[in-house]
Amino acid sequence: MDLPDPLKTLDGKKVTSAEIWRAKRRPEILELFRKHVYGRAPVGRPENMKFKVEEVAKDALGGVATRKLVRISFEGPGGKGSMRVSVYVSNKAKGKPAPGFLLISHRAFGKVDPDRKGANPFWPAKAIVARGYAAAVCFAQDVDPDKYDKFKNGVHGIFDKPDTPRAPDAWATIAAWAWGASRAMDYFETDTDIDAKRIAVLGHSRGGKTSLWCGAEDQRFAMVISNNSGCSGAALARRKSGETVARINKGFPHWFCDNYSKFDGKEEDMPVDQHMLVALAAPRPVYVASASKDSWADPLGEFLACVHAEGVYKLFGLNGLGASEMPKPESPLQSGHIGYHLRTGRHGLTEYDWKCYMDFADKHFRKK
Ligand code: GTR
Repeated sequence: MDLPDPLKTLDGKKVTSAEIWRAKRRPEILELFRKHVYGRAPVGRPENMKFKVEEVAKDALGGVATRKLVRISFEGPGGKGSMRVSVYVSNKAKGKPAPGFLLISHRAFGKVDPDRKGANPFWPAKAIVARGYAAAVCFAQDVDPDKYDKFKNGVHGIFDKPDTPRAPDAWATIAAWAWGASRAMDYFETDTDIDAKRIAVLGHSRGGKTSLWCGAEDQRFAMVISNNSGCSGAALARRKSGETVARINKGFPHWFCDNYSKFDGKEEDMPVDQHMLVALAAPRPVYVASASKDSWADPLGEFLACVHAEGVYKLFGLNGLGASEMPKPESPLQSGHIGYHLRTGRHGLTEYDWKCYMDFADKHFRKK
């Protein structure tokens, strides 16, 4: 498999230092992903954005945490919208800002609400808080619905120029969700219970594709985690194993920009591959996880993307993954700045996955 080299610029020069990576190659790769895969967001932080803490429960999670329900509202030429973020912080924190996790949830609000709906391995807020982290979740579908609606609803309808044809690299739904997670970061920067400089952005599956893209674009996130993200997430497209570019564009035409479908069945023509998306996290720690029965997401392709991202970390004098062979299940690789594990079982975000992410965060966020 012939992969594009993250360490060679478009004009064919070798990237020999972290400075050249930052100044030239990183922007080039970001631009390639914008143009050909996820599309370009027309707006960053909207000027008129507002945060409103709509609810504070001091006895959340059986009394151990305070939960804030925050509404982030924004307005554009096409109307108004808002996104909810639910944040749990430990009642033991006593005003000390906590590092934390932001889960990009594509599940409905009511399904990710441990106080009202009970505990759930997808969102183990209580375990996260018990480990000393703030546990925040934002709701992707508040930002943009997960269906092909010709980009009429959600933030596309709000921020795209009205009555103007969409460009082939206009943002699609994954870019919109990533944009939403960045707005949650804008909020964290104002919340004194949260240490916004130590936040890991995390998502599962379509959310994992989103967390990688969000972390690539928004370097305020100190760690990037993708759980079972598969095709157009962490898995190398050129392997064409499991879900392919053609399959994903057919099944989910709203996730990517129009240009992406040029690569249906032609993965080898792509100017990028997904190891370069993983590498865009550098020098921040990044973590990719697979599940043994999740062949649709191509676990080996997810692992190999980490292997091939390693050179970029080395430029920074950091250890990357430190392995070239796929580890056995339940044998996480966490010694460097790229983490990886294979979990036994099916596609899903489980307690085991979360335990690994918290172990990895302990290593990087709690360094003396
Ligand atoms: C599947 C899709 C995958 C993955 C998954 C999910 O149907 O083919 O790319 O994102 O959905 O999000 O659970």
